[in-house]
Amino acid sequence: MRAGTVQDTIAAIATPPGEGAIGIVRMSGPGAVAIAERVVQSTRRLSQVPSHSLVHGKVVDEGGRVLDEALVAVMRAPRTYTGEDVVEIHCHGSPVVLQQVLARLLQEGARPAEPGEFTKRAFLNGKLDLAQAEAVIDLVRAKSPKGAQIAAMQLEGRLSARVSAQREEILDLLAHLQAVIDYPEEGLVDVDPGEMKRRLERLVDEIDQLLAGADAGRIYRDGIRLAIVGRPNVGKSSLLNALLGEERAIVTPIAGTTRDVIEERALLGGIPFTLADTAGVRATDDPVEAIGVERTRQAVAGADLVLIVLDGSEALAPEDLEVAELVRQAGAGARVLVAVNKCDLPRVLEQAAVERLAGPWPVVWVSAVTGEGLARLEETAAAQVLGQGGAPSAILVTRARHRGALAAARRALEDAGETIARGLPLDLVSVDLQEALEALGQVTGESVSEEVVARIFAQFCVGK
Ligand SMILES: Nc1nc2c(ncn2[C@@H]2O[C@H](COP(=O)(O)OP(=O)(O)OP(=O)(O)O)[C@@H](O)[C@H]2O)c(=O)[nH]1
Ligand SMILES: [Mg+2]
Repeated sequence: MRAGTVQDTIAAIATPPGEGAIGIVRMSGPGAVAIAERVVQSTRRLSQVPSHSLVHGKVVDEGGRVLDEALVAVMRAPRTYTGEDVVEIHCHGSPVVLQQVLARLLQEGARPAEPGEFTKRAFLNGKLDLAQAEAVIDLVRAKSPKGAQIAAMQLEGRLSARVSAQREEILDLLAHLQAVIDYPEEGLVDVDPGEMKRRLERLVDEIDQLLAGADAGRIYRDGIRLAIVGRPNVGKSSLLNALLGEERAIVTPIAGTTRDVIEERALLGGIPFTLADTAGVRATDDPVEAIGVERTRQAVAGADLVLIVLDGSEALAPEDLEVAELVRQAGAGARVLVAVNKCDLPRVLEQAAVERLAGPWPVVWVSAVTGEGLARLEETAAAQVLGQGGAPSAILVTRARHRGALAAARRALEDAGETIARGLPLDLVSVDLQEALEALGQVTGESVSEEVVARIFAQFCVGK
């Protein structure tokens, strides 16, 4: 989906709200330079300076009163982010001034940009494909260095290049088939079913490689919700604090200290986690504590990973088994690991009892007080969510949209292989290949509806 020319000029404040050293108002469209010239007084006329110039000037209101001193970047089409004329006015970072400058641009004929409209124009003008535009959002929103790195690679076009190469290969196959279908009598070109099948299998293998990294990609992008659960006083809040490296949750020797779910973000093993410390699980008459326990149940149900905490300095209690049962029931899909805490104290809890409770779940012995075993706990949690072998280093697919399109392409390629194997007419193979081509085109944006494009850019912030 690539539309024709855009006529109007859009403007928005591009820097985050609040005070800062610098604030930028950005404008894009055919009128950008002319509008800026009416708003900025400078010794060099903006319409006369070469592209990619930085001009010092004063932003003035309609009465000639100075609003701010600014540096104005003038960038002419097509070598700009949007592919259109772009002007950026770098003001002092005052929210009031930025609003006034923006209002001036609107007064002179620009219109307020919609969320993501600059990047949408970049896409429509062919400066970026859809996967790259999505990478811009992911980069802005990245929650971990690894997430930012994956987005940067996608922005660079690594995923797009791979998918485009696959589309080329399919187009080549289609052209070959078409020649055979169109000129059957000439016998000049022929289809070697074995060769064709091999090429299709290679494509399916490549897509499988991309799909294999999709779980890890999603985790680095979206992060993981970890619920910390256990009976009262085993040290859940202490573990949360130890993992965060700060005294976030209240810790006391009194059972039932935590009444509500406390959530904090942390990077563990390079993965963005949202850690939820929960109220200890036990039968209780206290209505406040009972509500807390119910919230714990919900936290488990909403978690990607559940950490059951046991107290190594005490024998296994019936409540420990209840907690395990609650996790089995509520978090059916979630992955689980067990931490035996307080290993700095003399050990009372028996290994065998722990193993019976844990079954297939990995067990790590830790101490929230001394920090022993915490590194292993982080590693184990990361391994639980990333699966064996840790994070693959190749191109990572991060979005459900991409994963769905790749899976559809894979199915169509397999269908094509089967059609060949069964000796069916070549037209049918051609239909399957068209479908695969179409599916791959959804990743880069060659074959997506206007609706999908609108939905993607609506996730952006204004000014991006
Ligand atoms: N020796 C030792 N004491 C610990 C350790 N972890 C926690 N404690 C102590 O155990 C007590 C309970 O700790 P909390 O972190 O409040 O336990 P909790 O599981 O959050 O308890 P509730 O919020 O009541 O469910 C406190 O006195 C902590 O100091 C540990 O690793 N070693
Ligand atoms: Mg607590």
